[in-house]
Amino acid sequence: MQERLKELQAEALEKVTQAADLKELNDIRVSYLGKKGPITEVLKGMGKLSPEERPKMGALANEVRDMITGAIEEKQIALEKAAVEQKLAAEKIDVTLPGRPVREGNHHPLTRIIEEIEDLFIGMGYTVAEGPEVEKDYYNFEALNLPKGHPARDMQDSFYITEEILLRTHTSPVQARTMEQKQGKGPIKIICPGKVYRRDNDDATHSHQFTQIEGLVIDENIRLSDLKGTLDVFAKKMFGADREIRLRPSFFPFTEPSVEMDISCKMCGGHGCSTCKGTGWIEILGAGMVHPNVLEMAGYDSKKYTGFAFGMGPERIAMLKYGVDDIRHFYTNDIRFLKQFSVTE
Ligand code: 2NL
Repeated sequence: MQERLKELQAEALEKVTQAADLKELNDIRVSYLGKKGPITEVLKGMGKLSPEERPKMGALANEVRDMITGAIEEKQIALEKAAVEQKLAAEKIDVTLPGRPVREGNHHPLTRIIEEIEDLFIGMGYTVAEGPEVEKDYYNFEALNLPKGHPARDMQDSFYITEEILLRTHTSPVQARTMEQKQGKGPIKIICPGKVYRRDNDDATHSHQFTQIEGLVIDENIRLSDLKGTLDVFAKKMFGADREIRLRPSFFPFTEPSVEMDISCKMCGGHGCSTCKGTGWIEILGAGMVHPNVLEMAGYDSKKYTGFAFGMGPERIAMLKYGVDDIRHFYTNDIRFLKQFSVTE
Protein backbone atom coordinates (compact mmCIF):
# COMPACT_ATOMS: atom_id res chain seq x y z
CA MET A 1 0.00 0.00 0.00
CA GLN A 2 2.82 2.31 0.84
CA GLU A 3 4.37 1.58 -2.49
CA ARG A 4 1.11 2.21 -4.30
CA LEU A 5 0.82 5.63 -2.63
CA LYS A 6 4.41 6.55 -3.55
CA GLU A 7 3.73 5.44 -7.09
CA LEU A 8 0.60 7.59 -7.29
CA GLN A 9 2.51 10.53 -5.86
CA ALA A 10 5.27 10.27 -8.46
CA GLU A 11 2.78 9.77 -11.27
CA ALA A 12 0.62 12.77 -10.20
CA LEU A 13 3.59 15.09 -9.71
CA GLU A 14 4.94 14.17 -13.11
CA LYS A 15 1.60 14.93 -14.73
CA VAL A 16 1.34 18.25 -12.87
CA THR A 17 4.75 19.24 -14.15
CA GLN A 18 3.71 18.37 -17.68
CA ALA A 19 0.33 20.17 -17.56
CA ALA A 20 0.16 22.72 -20.36
CA ASP A 21 -2.88 24.69 -19.29
CA LEU A 22 -5.36 25.28 -16.49
CA LYS A 23 -7.90 22.86 -17.89
CA GLU A 24 -5.43 20.00 -17.96
CA LEU A 25 -4.39 20.86 -14.42
CA ASN A 26 -7.96 20.78 -13.21
CA ASP A 27 -8.45 17.38 -14.86
CA ILE A 28 -5.45 16.10 -12.90
CA ARG A 29 -6.89 17.50 -9.67
CA VAL A 30 -10.19 15.76 -10.26
CA SER A 31 -8.68 12.44 -11.29
CA TYR A 32 -6.17 12.14 -8.38
CA LEU A 33 -7.83 13.97 -5.48
CA GLY A 34 -11.52 13.46 -6.28
CA LYS A 35 -13.86 11.13 -4.41
CA LYS A 36 -13.46 8.45 -7.04
CA GLY A 37 -9.71 9.00 -7.31
CA PRO A 38 -7.00 6.38 -6.65
CA ILE A 39 -5.92 7.83 -3.27
CA THR A 40 -9.42 7.53 -1.85
CA GLU A 41 -9.44 4.04 -3.33
CA VAL A 42 -6.21 3.16 -1.45
CA LEU A 43 -7.54 4.59 1.79
CA LYS A 44 -10.63 2.37 1.51
CA GLY A 45 -8.30 -0.63 1.83
CA MET A 46 -6.98 0.60 5.24
CA GLY A 47 -9.51 -1.62 7.04
CA LYS A 48 -7.38 -4.59 6.20
CA LEU A 49 -4.29 -3.17 7.92
CA SER A 50 -3.15 -3.84 11.47
CA PRO A 51 -3.99 -1.19 14.12
CA GLU A 52 -0.30 -0.17 14.33
CA GLU A 53 0.03 0.32 10.63
CA ARG A 54 -3.19 2.24 10.14
CA PRO A 55 -2.10 5.67 11.54
CA LYS A 56 1.21 5.45 9.70
CA MET A 57 -0.53 4.73 6.45
CA GLY A 58 -3.14 7.44 7.09
CA ALA A 59 -0.39 9.97 7.71
CA LEU A 60 1.40 8.92 4.52
CA ALA A 61 -1.81 9.19 2.50
CA ASN A 62 -2.39 12.71 3.87
CA GLU A 63 1.20 13.63 3.07
CA VAL A 64 0.83 12.40 -0.53
CA ARG A 65 -2.46 14.28 -0.92
CA ASP A 66 -0.93 17.47 0.50
CA MET A 67 2.05 17.21 -1.80
CA ILE A 68 -0.11 16.77 -4.89
CA THR A 69 -2.40 19.63 -3.78
CA GLY A 70 0.60 21.86 -3.18
CA ALA A 71 2.12 21.00 -6.54
CA ILE A 72 -1.18 21.73 -8.31
CA GLU A 73 -1.53 25.11 -6.56
CA GLU A 74 2.01 26.07 -7.46
CA LYS A 75 1.53 25.00 -11.04
CA GLN A 76 -1.77 26.88 -11.20
CA ILE A 77 -0.11 30.14 -10.14
CA ALA A 78 2.65 29.59 -12.71
CA LEU A 79 0.17 28.87 -15.50
CA GLU A 80 -1.99 31.87 -14.64
CA LYS A 81 1.05 34.10 -14.62
CA ALA A 82 2.17 32.73 -17.98
CA ALA A 83 -1.32 33.33 -19.41
CA VAL A 84 -1.29 36.97 -18.26
CA GLU A 85 2.20 37.48 -19.66
CA GLN A 86 1.22 35.96 -22.97
CA LYS A 87 -1.86 38.20 -23.15
CA LEU A 88 0.17 41.28 -22.32
CA ALA A 89 2.73 40.40 -24.97
CA ALA A 90 0.00 39.81 -27.57
CA GLU A 91 -1.75 43.07 -26.75
CA LYS A 92 1.35 45.19 -26.60
CA ILE A 93 0.78 48.57 -28.27
CA ASP A 94 3.57 50.46 -29.91
CA VAL A 95 2.69 53.97 -28.74
CA THR A 96 5.46 55.39 -30.90
CA LEU A 97 3.72 54.33 -34.17
CA PRO A 98 2.46 57.33 -36.12
CA GLY A 99 -1.37 57.53 -36.20
CA ARG A 100 -3.37 56.53 -39.26
CA PRO A 101 -4.65 59.66 -40.97
CA VAL A 102 -8.42 60.18 -40.70
CA ARG A 103 -9.63 61.17 -44.15
CA GLU A 104 -12.28 63.81 -44.08
CA GLY A 105 -15.08 63.42 -46.60
CA ASN A 106 -16.80 66.24 -48.41
CA HIS A 107 -20.24 66.95 -49.72
CA HIS A 108 -21.07 65.83 -53.25
CA PRO A 109 -20.77 68.80 -55.66
CA LEU A 110 -24.49 68.58 -56.46
CA THR A 111 -25.40 68.59 -52.77
CA ARG A 112 -23.21 71.65 -52.39
CA ILE A 113 -24.88 73.50 -55.26
CA ILE A 114 -28.37 72.53 -54.09
CA GLU A 115 -27.69 73.64 -50.51
CA GLU A 116 -26.12 76.87 -51.74
CA ILE A 117 -29.23 77.63 -53.83
CA GLU A 118 -31.53 76.64 -50.96
CA ASP A 119 -29.68 78.94 -48.53
CA LEU A 120 -29.81 81.77 -51.00
CA PHE A 121 -33.59 81.55 -51.38
CA ILE A 122 -34.18 80.86 -47.67
CA GLY A 123 -32.40 84.20 -47.18
CA MET A 124 -35.13 85.79 -49.33
CA GLY A 125 -37.94 84.27 -47.23
CA TYR A 126 -38.59 81.01 -49.10
CA THR A 127 -39.16 77.65 -47.43
CA VAL A 128 -38.02 74.33 -48.84
CA ALA A 129 -40.77 71.89 -49.89
CA GLU A 130 -40.32 68.25 -50.88
CA GLY A 131 -42.60 65.58 -52.30
CA PRO A 132 -42.74 62.04 -53.72
CA GLU A 133 -40.55 60.90 -56.61
CA VAL A 134 -43.19 58.33 -57.59
CA GLU A 135 -45.98 60.66 -58.58
CA LYS A 136 -49.50 60.71 -59.96
CA ASP A 137 -49.90 61.65 -63.61
CA TYR A 138 -52.35 64.27 -62.33
CA TYR A 139 -49.80 66.27 -60.31
CA ASN A 140 -46.93 65.73 -62.75
CA PHE A 141 -48.84 66.77 -65.91
CA GLU A 142 -52.57 67.42 -65.62
CA ALA A 143 -52.42 70.03 -62.83
CA LEU A 144 -49.65 71.81 -64.75
CA ASN A 145 -51.76 72.50 -67.80
CA LEU A 146 -50.49 69.41 -69.61
CA PRO A 147 -53.67 67.41 -70.33
CA LYS A 148 -53.49 63.89 -71.77
CA GLY A 149 -52.41 64.04 -75.41
CA HIS A 150 -50.56 67.34 -74.97
CA PRO A 151 -47.52 67.38 -77.31
CA ALA A 152 -45.20 68.55 -74.49
CA ARG A 153 -45.72 65.17 -72.82
CA ASP A 154 -43.60 63.63 -75.59
CA MET A 155 -40.99 66.32 -75.06
CA GLN A 156 -40.32 64.76 -71.69
CA ASP A 157 -40.68 61.04 -72.31
CA SER A 158 -41.43 59.53 -68.93
CA PHE A 159 -40.98 56.36 -66.90
CA TYR A 160 -44.54 55.17 -66.30
CA ILE A 161 -45.24 52.62 -63.55
CA THR A 162 -48.95 52.30 -64.24
CA GLU A 163 -51.19 54.34 -66.52
CA GLU A 164 -51.68 56.92 -63.77
CA ILE A 165 -48.37 56.66 -61.84
CA LEU A 166 -44.89 57.64 -63.02
CA LEU A 167 -41.48 58.79 -61.85
CA ARG A 168 -41.82 62.57 -61.72
CA THR A 169 -40.25 64.36 -64.69
CA HIS A 170 -39.79 67.65 -62.80
CA THR A 171 -40.32 68.90 -59.24
CA SER A 172 -43.36 70.96 -60.29
CA PRO A 173 -45.80 68.38 -58.82
CA VAL A 174 -44.51 69.36 -55.36
CA GLN A 175 -45.62 72.90 -56.11
CA ALA A 176 -48.96 71.73 -57.52
CA ARG A 177 -49.55 69.77 -54.30
CA THR A 178 -48.60 72.77 -52.15
CA MET A 179 -51.01 75.04 -54.05
CA GLU A 180 -53.80 72.48 -53.69
CA GLN A 181 -53.19 72.21 -49.92
CA LYS A 182 -53.61 75.98 -49.53
CA GLN A 183 -57.13 75.65 -51.00
CA GLY A 184 -56.83 78.86 -52.95
CA LYS A 185 -56.03 80.99 -49.93
CA GLY A 186 -52.93 82.86 -48.95
CA PRO A 187 -49.45 83.37 -50.32
CA ILE A 188 -46.84 80.72 -51.23
CA LYS A 189 -43.08 81.16 -51.36
CA ILE A 190 -41.28 77.86 -51.81
CA ILE A 191 -38.38 76.18 -53.53
CA CYS A 192 -38.54 72.50 -54.38
CA PRO A 193 -35.29 70.59 -54.86
CA GLY A 194 -35.15 66.91 -55.74
CA LYS A 195 -34.44 64.06 -58.12
CA VAL A 196 -36.35 63.78 -61.38
CA TYR A 197 -36.45 61.15 -64.13
CA ARG A 198 -36.73 61.19 -67.91
CA ARG A 199 -36.40 58.54 -70.59
CA ASP A 200 -33.24 59.93 -72.12
CA ASN A 201 -30.17 58.11 -73.37
CA ASP A 202 -27.26 59.08 -71.13
CA ASP A 203 -24.47 61.10 -72.72
CA ALA A 204 -22.22 64.04 -71.79
CA THR A 205 -25.18 66.39 -71.37
CA HIS A 206 -28.15 64.04 -70.69
CA SER A 207 -29.03 61.70 -67.85
CA HIS A 208 -32.15 59.61 -67.21
CA GLN A 209 -31.98 60.74 -63.57
CA PHE A 210 -30.94 64.21 -62.54
CA THR A 211 -31.84 66.95 -60.08
CA GLN A 212 -33.95 70.04 -60.33
CA ILE A 213 -34.80 73.05 -58.22
CA GLU A 214 -37.97 74.91 -58.88
CA GLY A 215 -39.32 77.97 -57.15
CA LEU A 216 -42.88 79.24 -56.81
CA VAL A 217 -44.20 82.52 -55.47
CA ILE A 218 -47.93 83.23 -55.29
CA ASP A 219 -49.62 86.27 -53.83
CA GLU A 220 -51.75 89.23 -54.83
CA ASN A 221 -50.00 91.60 -57.23
CA ILE A 222 -47.01 89.44 -58.14
CA ARG A 223 -45.58 90.76 -61.39
CA LEU A 224 -42.98 89.80 -63.98
CA SER A 225 -40.73 92.52 -62.54
CA ASP A 226 -40.75 90.63 -59.21
CA LEU A 227 -39.49 87.56 -61.07
CA LYS A 228 -36.81 89.56 -62.85
CA GLY A 229 -35.60 91.19 -59.61
CA THR A 230 -35.50 87.81 -57.85
CA LEU A 231 -33.54 86.17 -60.67
CA ASP A 232 -31.11 89.08 -60.78
CA VAL A 233 -30.36 88.70 -57.04
CA PHE A 234 -29.99 84.94 -57.53
CA ALA A 235 -27.58 85.30 -60.49
CA LYS A 236 -25.38 87.84 -58.74
CA LYS A 237 -25.18 85.85 -55.49
CA MET A 238 -24.56 82.57 -57.29
CA PHE A 239 -22.14 83.65 -60.01
CA GLY A 240 -20.75 87.01 -58.87
CA ALA A 241 -21.87 90.63 -58.44
CA ASP A 242 -20.44 91.51 -61.85
CA ARG A 243 -22.94 89.29 -63.71
CA GLU A 244 -25.78 90.70 -65.77
CA ILE A 245 -28.96 88.82 -66.60
CA ARG A 246 -31.25 88.98 -69.61
CA LEU A 247 -34.67 87.43 -70.17
CA ARG A 248 -35.65 86.00 -73.54
CA PRO A 249 -39.20 84.98 -74.46
CA SER A 250 -39.80 81.22 -74.32
CA PHE A 251 -42.57 78.69 -73.91
CA PHE A 252 -43.64 76.38 -71.07
CA PRO A 253 -47.17 74.99 -70.82
CA PHE A 254 -47.41 75.97 -67.12
CA THR A 255 -46.36 79.62 -67.44
CA GLU A 256 -47.58 82.58 -69.52
CA PRO A 257 -45.60 84.56 -70.42
CA SER A 258 -42.56 82.29 -70.26
CA VAL A 259 -38.94 83.36 -70.30
CA GLU A 260 -35.45 81.95 -70.31
CA MET A 261 -32.76 83.63 -68.29
CA ASP A 262 -29.17 84.05 -69.46
CA ILE A 263 -26.23 85.36 -67.45
CA SER A 264 -23.38 87.32 -68.97
CA CYS A 265 -20.33 85.19 -69.71
CA LYS A 266 -17.45 85.84 -67.35
CA MET A 267 -14.95 83.83 -69.36
CA CYS A 268 -14.88 86.42 -72.12
CA GLY A 269 -16.55 89.38 -70.40
CA GLY A 270 -19.35 89.20 -72.92
CA HIS A 271 -17.20 89.23 -76.05
CA GLY A 272 -17.91 85.62 -77.04
CA CYS A 273 -15.99 82.41 -76.32
CA SER A 274 -16.49 78.60 -76.35
CA THR A 275 -18.36 78.55 -73.00
CA CYS A 276 -20.99 80.99 -74.30
CA LYS A 277 -20.65 79.73 -77.89
CA GLY A 278 -19.69 83.17 -79.07
CA THR A 279 -22.83 84.89 -77.81
CA GLY A 280 -21.53 86.42 -74.57
CA TRP A 281 -24.53 84.90 -72.74
CA ILE A 282 -25.08 81.57 -70.96
CA GLU A 283 -28.52 80.03 -70.50
CA ILE A 284 -29.22 79.25 -66.82
CA LEU A 285 -32.92 78.62 -66.24
CA GLY A 286 -36.51 78.80 -67.40
CA ALA A 287 -39.26 80.77 -65.70
CA GLY A 288 -42.51 82.64 -66.16
CA MET A 289 -45.78 83.85 -64.69
CA VAL A 290 -47.89 80.93 -63.45
CA HIS A 291 -50.50 80.08 -66.09
CA PRO A 292 -54.05 81.01 -65.00
CA ASN A 293 -55.17 77.42 -65.74
CA VAL A 294 -52.60 76.10 -63.23
CA LEU A 295 -53.80 78.55 -60.56
CA GLU A 296 -57.46 77.75 -61.16
CA MET A 297 -56.92 73.96 -61.15
CA ALA A 298 -55.30 74.28 -57.71
CA GLY A 299 -58.24 76.32 -56.44
CA TYR A 300 -56.74 79.82 -56.72
CA ASP A 301 -58.77 82.69 -58.14
CA SER A 302 -56.52 83.83 -61.00
CA LYS A 303 -58.15 87.29 -60.99
CA LYS A 304 -57.05 87.83 -57.40
CA TYR A 305 -53.80 85.87 -57.25
CA THR A 306 -50.84 85.83 -59.59
CA GLY A 307 -47.45 84.20 -59.27
CA PHE A 308 -44.15 83.41 -60.83
CA ALA A 309 -42.23 80.15 -61.08
CA PHE A 310 -38.79 79.13 -62.22
CA GLY A 311 -36.90 75.91 -62.72
CA MET A 312 -33.22 75.11 -63.02
CA GLY A 313 -30.85 72.15 -63.20
CA PRO A 314 -28.22 71.98 -60.45
CA GLU A 315 -26.07 69.76 -62.73
CA ARG A 316 -25.92 72.47 -65.37
CA ILE A 317 -25.12 75.12 -62.77
CA ALA A 318 -22.42 72.96 -61.19
CA MET A 319 -20.94 72.22 -64.63
CA LEU A 320 -20.74 75.94 -65.42
CA LYS A 321 -19.50 76.96 -61.99
CA TYR A 322 -16.84 74.25 -61.67
CA GLY A 323 -16.02 73.68 -65.34
CA VAL A 324 -17.24 70.06 -65.49
CA ASP A 325 -17.53 68.79 -69.07
CA ASP A 326 -19.57 65.59 -68.61
CA ILE A 327 -22.77 65.25 -66.55
CA ARG A 328 -21.99 61.57 -65.91
CA HIS A 329 -19.16 62.58 -63.55
CA PHE A 330 -21.86 63.49 -61.00
CA TYR A 331 -23.22 59.95 -60.86
CA THR A 332 -20.25 57.62 -61.31
CA ASN A 333 -18.72 58.58 -57.95
CA ASP A 334 -15.09 58.45 -59.02
CA ILE A 335 -13.29 59.51 -55.84
CA ARG A 336 -10.73 61.46 -57.87
CA PHE A 337 -13.55 63.62 -59.23
CA LEU A 338 -15.40 64.00 -55.93
CA LYS A 339 -12.28 64.90 -53.91
CA GLN A 340 -11.79 68.02 -56.01
CA PHE A 341 -14.84 69.55 -54.33
CA SER A 342 -13.43 69.23 -50.81
CA VAL A 343 -13.61 72.57 -49.02
CA THR A 344 -10.56 71.84 -46.86
CA GLU A 345 -8.12 70.59 -49.52
C1 2NL B 1 -36.58 74.64 -66.83
C2 2NL B 1 -37.88 75.32 -66.71
C3 2NL B 1 -39.65 75.81 -65.24
C4 2NL B 1 -41.61 76.08 -63.92
C5 2NL B 1 -40.46 75.39 -64.23
C6 2NL B 1 -43.68 75.85 -62.61
C7 2NL B 1 -44.30 75.18 -61.60
C8 2NL B 1 -45.60 75.46 -61.32
C9 2NL B 1 -46.29 76.37 -62.04
C10 2NL B 1 -45.63 77.00 -63.03
CL1 2NL B 1 -46.40 74.62 -60.08
N1 2NL B 1 -44.36 76.74 -63.32
N2 2NL B 1 -42.39 75.58 -62.89
C11 2NL B 1 -41.93 77.20 -64.63
C12 2NL B 1 -41.12 77.61 -65.66
C13 2NL B 1 -39.98 76.93 -65.99
O1 2NL B 1 -38.52 75.09 -65.51
O2 2NL B 1 -35.92 74.81 -67.81
N3 2NL B 1 -36.17 73.87 -65.83
C14 2NL B 1 -34.94 73.18 -65.86
